[in-house]
Amino acid sequence: MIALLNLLCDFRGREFYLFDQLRKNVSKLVKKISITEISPKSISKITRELKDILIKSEVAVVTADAICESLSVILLKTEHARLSNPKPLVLSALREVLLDILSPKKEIDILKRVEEAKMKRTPLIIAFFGVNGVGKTLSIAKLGKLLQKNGYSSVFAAGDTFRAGSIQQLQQHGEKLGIRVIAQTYGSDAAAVAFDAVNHAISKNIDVVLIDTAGRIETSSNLMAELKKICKVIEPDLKIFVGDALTGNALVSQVTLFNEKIGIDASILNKIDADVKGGAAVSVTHISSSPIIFLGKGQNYDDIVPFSPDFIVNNIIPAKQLNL
Ligand SMILES: Nc1nc2c(ncn2[C@@H]2O[C@H](COP(=O)(O)OP(=O)(O)O)[C@@H](O)[C@H]2O)c(=O)[nH]1
Ligand SMILES: [Mg+2]
Repeated sequence: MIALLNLLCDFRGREFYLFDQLRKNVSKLVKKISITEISPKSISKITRELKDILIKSEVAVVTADAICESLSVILLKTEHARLSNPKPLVLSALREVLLDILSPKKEIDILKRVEEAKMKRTPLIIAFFGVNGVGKTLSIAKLGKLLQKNGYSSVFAAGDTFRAGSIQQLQQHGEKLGIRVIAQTYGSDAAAVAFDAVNHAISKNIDVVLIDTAGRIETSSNLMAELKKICKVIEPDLKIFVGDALTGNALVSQVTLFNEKIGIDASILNKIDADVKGGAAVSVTHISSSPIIFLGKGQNYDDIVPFSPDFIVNNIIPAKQLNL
């Protein structure tokens, strides 16, 4: 099952991978490593080149440093005297390091949280935050469908009362999925819309409230005040940061800022289907202290996969590459 998740297929059924640039450059680097380079003296040459590759693929500098540092620790510990081919060794060491960097320190299981809230006869309240265009609204629709498939009901709150068309956009998703959308007019108080949605869920025994919010620019103090107010009025059980993998390094400052201003429990990283670099996917878990819970990999409702470190690592270093 995991193997199936890890490989994607194009329309002709051929397998292909995400993060083209990062994967190809890592593979090139490893292919040219010779036995003489696996010595304390020359390991630093490998990690220097690796750092360059990682940074070019928009892995954050602190994350690239952490990866290179751990890699050199592992390589220095290994006994190489009788090694004729160092390449599989370097690749499996790098896989180990990446898996460790990508493994969240705490995990969040949304379906488990929904079930726990249901037992307490209270809806689970989830609010989504992030700048415009990162896929907040579509993520809400995808999660609504995922919850449906697992037998849970949800209601959407049209809390982006700022951007033209945003309320209709959520309403269209709601209609297609058969999910109720609680909305007011543009310019109305987003916290009041969220409040209505929570009351609706309580009175109709709905399992989950999914709250959309406005994006604008993350530096807007008005926006942050609006988002803080939603949090104060509604006290969401989960505050989810939504990011766009194509944003690259800027994503790191976005997640840091949202975390500082409103406190983030978890992230969703979208558009990994279009990301040849892969840096954001590698950095976000390392940089923010909270886990990535889902990856968005397309524009259809089913294009959402639970985050797993293996999924990312297998796209950077495919298992079959270990037989170099
Ligand atoms: N390729 C791709 N496009 C996505 C993904 N998630 C969202 N989008 C597209 O990104 C655009 C903005 O999405 P939207 O949900 O409106 O973003 P919002 O402004 O944060 O609410 C839309 O055209 C979506 O279809 C994804 O995972 N992959
Ligand atoms: Mg939106």
